[in-house]
Amino acid sequence: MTLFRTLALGAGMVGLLLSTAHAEGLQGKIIGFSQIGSESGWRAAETSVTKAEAEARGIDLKFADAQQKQENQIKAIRGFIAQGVDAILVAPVVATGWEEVLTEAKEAEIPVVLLDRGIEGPEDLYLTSVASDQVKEGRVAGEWLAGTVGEAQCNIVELQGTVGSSPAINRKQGFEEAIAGKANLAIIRSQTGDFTRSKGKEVMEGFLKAEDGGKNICAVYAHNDDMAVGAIQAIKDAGLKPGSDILVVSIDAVPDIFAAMVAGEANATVELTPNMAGPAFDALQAYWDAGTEPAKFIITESKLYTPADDPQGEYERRKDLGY
Ligand code: GZL
Repeated sequence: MTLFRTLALGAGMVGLLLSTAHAEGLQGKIIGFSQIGSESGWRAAETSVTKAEAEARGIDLKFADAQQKQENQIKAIRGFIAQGVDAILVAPVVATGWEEVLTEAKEAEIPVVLLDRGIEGPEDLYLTSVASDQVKEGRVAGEWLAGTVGEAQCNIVELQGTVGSSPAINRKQGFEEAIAGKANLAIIRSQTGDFTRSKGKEVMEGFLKAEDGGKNICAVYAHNDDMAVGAIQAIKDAGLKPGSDILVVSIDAVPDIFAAMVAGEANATVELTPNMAGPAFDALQAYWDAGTEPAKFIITESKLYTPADDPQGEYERRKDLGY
């Protein structure tokens, strides 16, 4: 066989292999997913969307629910490393304490992708992070409230997310930036509701009792819709009207906040897509197929919704997504 034909055959084989690899994509890849838990409707939707995205790509997803505990996440990640998985997804419950275990993943040459929350520490510990701009979410919420109340005095109570989590830190920062310099807007009480409905209700009950039965409260800013839904119940139990006596602004855009808007009990939410896994899997495929280094931060959209934005339709569009 002439040299030319040998080279042509070889090139053809390489092309075939590459195209097969590309066609295969992530088929058969084993990917570990350390999920925080199921503290909110949004978290549940993220889990169901991630599983659906993995199935659609033929990925063997190893799912670990940490029940909100960082030590369980660290254990799960070590288990994935021992299994020799191809990649690891992590939704980090808090922002600190990841260097040691992510260094072990790096030394095992297993790419890590962060989902929906960030971490402190060297950025080379993860291939990419898929998350919203959480400071912007807080800013959008604060700007909506400032625009709604105008010059009127508005005492705000804040339900913070999980202590030490990047969304709780960033959403607080963004909201405070938006109301800075506005003398009529003040956060008078702020406490964590840990992103759950039950804790959000409990903390709001305390705020109402401490503030003359709620007469001194103009608005509640909740770092997620689940805590807002809990707060709405507490406001109603106190004999006040959520959405009018006390304005309700939060983040996630889960179906139940749209149901509350339809009932006139909620005023604004900032959308957070539950599909962080799709962009994560796309980045891994480009990395494996073509050695493409993804952007270190893949930022998802944040859109404001109010009762002017067809809340019934938004409820219908989201109600079957696993929230
Ligand atoms: C934010 C995400 C938050 C959601 C909550 O990116 O981590 O965690 O806003 C969830 O609903 O508990």
